[in-house]
Amino acid sequence: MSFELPKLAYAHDALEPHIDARTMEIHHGKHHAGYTSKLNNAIEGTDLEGKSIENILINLDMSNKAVRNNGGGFYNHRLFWEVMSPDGGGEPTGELATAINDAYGSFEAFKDAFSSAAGSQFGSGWAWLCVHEGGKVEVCATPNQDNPLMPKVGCGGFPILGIDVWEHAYYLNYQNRRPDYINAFFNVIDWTKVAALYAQNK
Ligand code: MN3
Repeated sequence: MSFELPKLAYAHDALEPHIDARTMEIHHGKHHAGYTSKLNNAIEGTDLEGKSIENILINLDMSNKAVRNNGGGFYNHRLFWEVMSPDGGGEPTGELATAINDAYGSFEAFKDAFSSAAGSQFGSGWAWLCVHEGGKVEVCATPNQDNPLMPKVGCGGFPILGIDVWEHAYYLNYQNRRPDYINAFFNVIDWTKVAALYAQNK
């Protein structure tokens, strides 16, 4: 059994004007598809074949660059598509809102921390909102296709929200204006989905 490129739950143009259709088409159909097929090639015939992606990443040998880069790429993009929606935006409610307020004081302060982590990640990478056992949330960032499930990336817990800050995620529409892209991302965050991931993994 091999990993399959997940289908998007919305059309390529559904997140416009915040994320443009052409970027979505290339990002999902080329970049994510590429990570998926390279991951399959990397694990074929090894003892990783047949394991869940979470299991592979949590127990990853970080010197295995093919699985680190492509397994990370497969997992990270799958989460990224899931936490966005054309009906997104606004603010979380319920226990996730409480956890964010407990950690950052307010939604605005959390937004500043998340945007700062995403904006200051040098070069390619991701910013995350993670939940630790017990329900505490934390913002962090990782380079390249690393993610918080991997060992010793300096960023722990289970990722419940992630933003891709590789240039391929925004350059067609925003060129070098990464902060504008990060700000626009907040208009498409599906807080219902993020809250569900929080509830499942706290
Ligand atoms: Mn990407």
